[in-house]
Amino acid sequence: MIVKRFLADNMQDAMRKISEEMGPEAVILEQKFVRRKGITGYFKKKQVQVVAAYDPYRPISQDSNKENAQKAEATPAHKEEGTFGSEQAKQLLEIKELVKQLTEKSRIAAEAEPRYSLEVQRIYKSLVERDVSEELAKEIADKAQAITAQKVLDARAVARQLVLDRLGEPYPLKLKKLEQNVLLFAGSTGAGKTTTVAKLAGMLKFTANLRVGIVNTDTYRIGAMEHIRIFADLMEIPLIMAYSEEDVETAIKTLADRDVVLVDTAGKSARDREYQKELGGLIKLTKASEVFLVLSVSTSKKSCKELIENYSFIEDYKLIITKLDEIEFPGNVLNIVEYSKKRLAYVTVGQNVPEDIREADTQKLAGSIIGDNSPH
Ligand SMILES: Nc1nc2c(ncn2[C@@H]2O[C@H](COP(=O)(O)OP(=O)(O)O)[C@@H](O)[C@H]2O)c(=O)[nH]1
Ligand SMILES: [Mg+2]
Repeated sequence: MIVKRFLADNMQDAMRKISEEMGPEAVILEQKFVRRKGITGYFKKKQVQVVAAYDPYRPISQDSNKENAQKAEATPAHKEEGTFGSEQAKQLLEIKELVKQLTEKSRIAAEAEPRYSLEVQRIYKSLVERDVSEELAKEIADKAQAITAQKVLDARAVARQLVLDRLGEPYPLKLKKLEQNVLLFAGSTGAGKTTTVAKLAGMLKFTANLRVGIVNTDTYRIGAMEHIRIFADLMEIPLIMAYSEEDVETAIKTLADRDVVLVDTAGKSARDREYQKELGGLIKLTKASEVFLVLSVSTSKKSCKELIENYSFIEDYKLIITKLDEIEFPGNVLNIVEYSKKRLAYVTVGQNVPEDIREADTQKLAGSIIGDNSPH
């Protein structure tokens, strides 16, 4: 907002000067009649002093152009000097209201399009290019801008820290000793549940030296059953097919000697109420100590949002993001964490069982979202 005082012989002249200097969008904040300076001023006519303002960032609209021109014309050229008529007082009030509106408008405009430094502009653009939602990228850029405006800091380092904060603390699996730990895997068809169950079962058996078992409740497709059977046989891990609720209960009991039991499920549409009931029932029945939502990183932002909403009936779950090897930059991981407000447990990075699974490394993820290191 630029504010300036104008002196003229009459209001018409003042309006002309203001219009020439500030353009048609200028508004009048105050007007009064003043004597000229010096002794001779007493013998001369009073001058009009007008305080006007304009917002250099406000786009010029056709309508307000016309409106202002009309207002300028309507301004009486010869007013009684020294006094403020009720018409003028009214005008002043109107003008003050206009200025208030203008200030509010420019505040909203500034919020919608913050004037980022070059470095923050680059960060914003790069986040969006790396698949972070525009909304989230803007929030991060806004914060990075605010912080770097206050303190001399490297904007990229600030943005990296902001991404890291948003990714949250990773959740490495915490197993209870002397207890059977049941882990249940949910997610849509093709997300990578079965492959992930096999990978994690292998990791727990071969790396953590735990006694592991698998229960498969996805008995709808023969192909899916053969899929998990091959992995279980190869890794010599006991596998039980459960065709009914009773089967599930029996399977969990049969695997009582195992430290960890991984339960694979079928992925139907989570919008389906029947499926929600089934899955909710399965979580209770198995007394699952952990539920994992398995989600492919290449799922579109919109589908991720919908999917997460549809799984919100599960009170608490952790995230496993699959197929990181299929994308260039993992910006979508940040969206998924943000939409779900859940913690990241594992990421998978290929089709090899059991090796292509990793504990979620948020430092590394933040680095590749900001662009400091490669995603794999
Ligand atoms: N590239 C890649 N493919 C994967 C990964 N995880 C699973 N897949 C593949 O995704 C497809 C579906 O996996 P599957 O485990 O059957 O999914 P489910 O329907 O959720 O059980 C299979 O072809 C898997 O090999 C991964 O991390 N990277
Ligand atoms: Mg499956």
